[in-house]
This record gives sequence, structure tokens and C-alpha cells, in this order.
Amino acid sequence: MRLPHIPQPEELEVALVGVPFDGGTTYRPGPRFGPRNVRVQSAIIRPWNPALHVNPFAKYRIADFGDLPVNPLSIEDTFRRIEQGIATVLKAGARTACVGGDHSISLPILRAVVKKHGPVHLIQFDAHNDLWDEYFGSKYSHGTPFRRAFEEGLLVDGGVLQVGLRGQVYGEDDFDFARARKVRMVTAEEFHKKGLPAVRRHLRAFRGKPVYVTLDIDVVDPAYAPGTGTPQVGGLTSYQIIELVHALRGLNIIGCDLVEVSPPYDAGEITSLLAANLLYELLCVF
Ligand SMILES: [Mn+2]
Repeated sequence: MRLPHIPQPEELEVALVGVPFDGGTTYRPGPRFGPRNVRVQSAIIRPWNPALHVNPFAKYRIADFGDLPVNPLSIEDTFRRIEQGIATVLKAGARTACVGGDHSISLPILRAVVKKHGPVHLIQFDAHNDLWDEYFGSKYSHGTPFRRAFEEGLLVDGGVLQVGLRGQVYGEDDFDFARARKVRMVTAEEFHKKGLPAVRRHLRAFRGKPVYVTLDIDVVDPAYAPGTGTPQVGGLTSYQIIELVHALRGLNIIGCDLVEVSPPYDAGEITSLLAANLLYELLCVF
């Protein structure tokens, strides 16, 4: 996008924020390099969106806020730094579009967002529900952020939609928590069979509500997005995820993040390129 680096949030309406932390990964590491590579690939993004008839850079003052200062040796300290960094931007009146980093970063971002807006509705594009209780005895990881978010009262019961879930889980009861919190789910299988109407049906309930959007690049099939930490086959195409982002138009989006881009596992930089495009498409529905 070749946007200027402006670390003064009061100058901005939307701040693009890098969060180069992957201390919450459980399998392949590498998303700490996500912001860097998405920035590089964003150089080819042009401003006008002919599909949505919008130029987000004319509509809002948008710039690259830079990366938050994470602590690669401590997830707790990193969470404090992320929450504080995001809170500073929100206090100045800007919305944030964050690029991770692994999915653990969504928890401290949500903590800051909820302090400003109150409990939020969440739309999560992801192969995994990230609602597990713990991994290796740890409550904080990229597999647990939304479990913690529910427990901390950051999310509205019945106000979470997950799209793209697929692959194997550990057991039959892995979806019990989601059911108890009335999480709306459109699996990849269902989306492949029924298409966009299966998602639109749920989106009605999000109209007029403060909605936070989190996009895990692993929602896309590894054929299109190989550079990610926990790849799952049977996912979406590049076009399907763009279509899904377009379907968010008209919602009251108060912020978003795009996570789990792992450049060391990428091929021909296609994952970072897709991520840069999806970040742009997200800005177009802000
Ligand atoms: Mn995830």
C-alpha cells in the first residue's frame, strides 16, 4: 500500500499496526516476520476497489503506525505491551487493523478494544476455533485466545461467528464450550456446499452491533496460503475469502486483525501477498 509511517495516532482514522510476536505458536513458528513481509507485498496494492466502488485511502486517513514493541521471551509482558499500545491508538480516536503475529495477540487487542467499546461481537475466519482451554498446561497460546476472551467477558454470548472450521480435533467434546456460548459456526464443509448464503444468514444478527473481525490466514487452503503455522487442507480459495470479506460491508466494524502469516513456510511469497490483499479488502469494508 506504500503508506507513510505515521506513529502519531491522533493524525489517523485507521492505524495499521504490526504485532511481530509468535511466542504463542504450538507447531510451526515464524509469524513474527508476518508484518514485515505483508508490508513488502503491500507495495503492489492500488487504491481503487472496482468491486466495492471505494478508495479506502480517500475515505479515511490511513497509515502504517509501525510495529508494537513485543517481548519475544514473555507472552504475559507482550500482552501488556499490546494492550497498552492498542489502547493508546484507540484513545486518540483511530481504529486499528493489526497484522500478526500468531493468533494469541487477538486477546490483548480485544482487551483494549472492549475497554473502549464494551463487549463486542466477533467474526472469526479460521480453520480452528481457538477455544481450547489450554495447551501443554498454558492458558495463553494461539489455540486459546477466544476461550479466555469469553471468560473475561470480552465477547457476547451468541455474538460470535466462526467461518471455515475444519480438520481434525482432539475429541468429540472439543465443541462443547462453543455450543455452551452459542457460537455460530459455518464449517468449511458447509461453506463449500452452500456458499455465501450460509454465512449471510448469520450476519443479520451482527448488524448495528460493534463487530471485531479476526482473520486467521489458515482459513485459506494451504494450496493458496502455505505460509502459516498450523495448515489444514480442504480450506477456502483466495477468491472465497475475498468474497467473505466483501460480505461484511455495512457492518459496524470497530477493528480487525489478520494473523498467522508465517513467511519462513511461504512459497513465492503468495501467502504474504494474499494477506496484503485481504488487509486492503478489510479496509474497504471499514
Ligand atoms: Mn487461529
